[in-house]
Amino acid sequence: MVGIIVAIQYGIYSVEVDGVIYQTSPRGIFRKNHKKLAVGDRVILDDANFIITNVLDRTSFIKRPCIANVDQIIITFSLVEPDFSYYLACKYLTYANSLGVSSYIVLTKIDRAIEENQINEIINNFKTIGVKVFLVNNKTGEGIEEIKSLFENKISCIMGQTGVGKSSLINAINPEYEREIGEYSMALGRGKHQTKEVILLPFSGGYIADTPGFSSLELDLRKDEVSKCFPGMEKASLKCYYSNCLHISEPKCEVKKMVEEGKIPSIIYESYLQLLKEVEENE
Ligand SMILES: Nc1nc2c(ncn2[C@@H]2O[C@H](COP(=O)(O)OP(=O)(O)O)[C@@H](O)[C@H]2O)c(=O)[nH]1
Ligand SMILES: [Mg+2]
Ligand SMILES: [Zn+2]
Repeated sequence: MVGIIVAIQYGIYSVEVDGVIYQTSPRGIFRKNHKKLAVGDRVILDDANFIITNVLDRTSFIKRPCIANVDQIIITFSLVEPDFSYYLACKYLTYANSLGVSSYIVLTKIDRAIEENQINEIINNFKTIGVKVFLVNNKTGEGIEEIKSLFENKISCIMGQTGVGKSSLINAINPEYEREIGEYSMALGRGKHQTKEVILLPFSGGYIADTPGFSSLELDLRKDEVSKCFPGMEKASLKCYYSNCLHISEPKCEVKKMVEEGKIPSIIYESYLQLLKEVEENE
């Protein structure tokens, strides 16, 4: 039978088949071939002894957090604690683009907006480059109904910094998940399910992955890759005169033209320059 790995803990592989979860282990051959299975992998289970005998081809793979077959990345950001950052949002979007996985931004803590215009500005700047922003208040449930439909029949990976409200979002979608919610900048307590590893939660015909937050996202990309994967520049970069254009001061640069025409907001372009600089320093 075919199932999906929903968790890997202490060498035990939890595989879901038609709503039933089996505690399984992979056949020795996987160890021999150095083939590492990941949460999200679709696998063949031996009916008799619940051993994973084979793995199906992946449609996508994310190294960090380690998860296979993701259909979409839900990039979660809060308005405050931690503060919203265009630069980081663009970095996550670049990451998703480089993996060939579609992505959305979910903005949390909208109840804590400092000024009225702050939210509209974020929405409009991202709308200009074709990125959708959803708004939620995890405390009241505002905006939750609208995003529930995003998850239908898909494997969705919720990514974002610690404290932005990923676990709160999952609990707001379905309180039965009982994900542990941590206070921002406070040590996590015990009791509920802390997010230390990736776990897939079944929802609406698909799965939602809760992932541990990480303080820094390593892109593993070269400058020329960033210049092609950066949000809003994917198509334009194909029209630049030089195929390796970095959109800085090269002639006949389509991206710079779009910036001048306001089709790429300057705050997004500044984030691009910042990311390019960071990648250059790491090279
Ligand atoms: N005011 C407000 N607080 C929120 C919201 N979402 C999360 N929080 C708070 O933010 C903190 C971190 O939430 P948590 O879900 O643990 O974040 P995670 O680290 O991304 O999983 C907790 O104190 C939550 O109560 C929201 O929409 N509004
Ligand atoms: Mg969490
Ligand atoms: Zn260019």
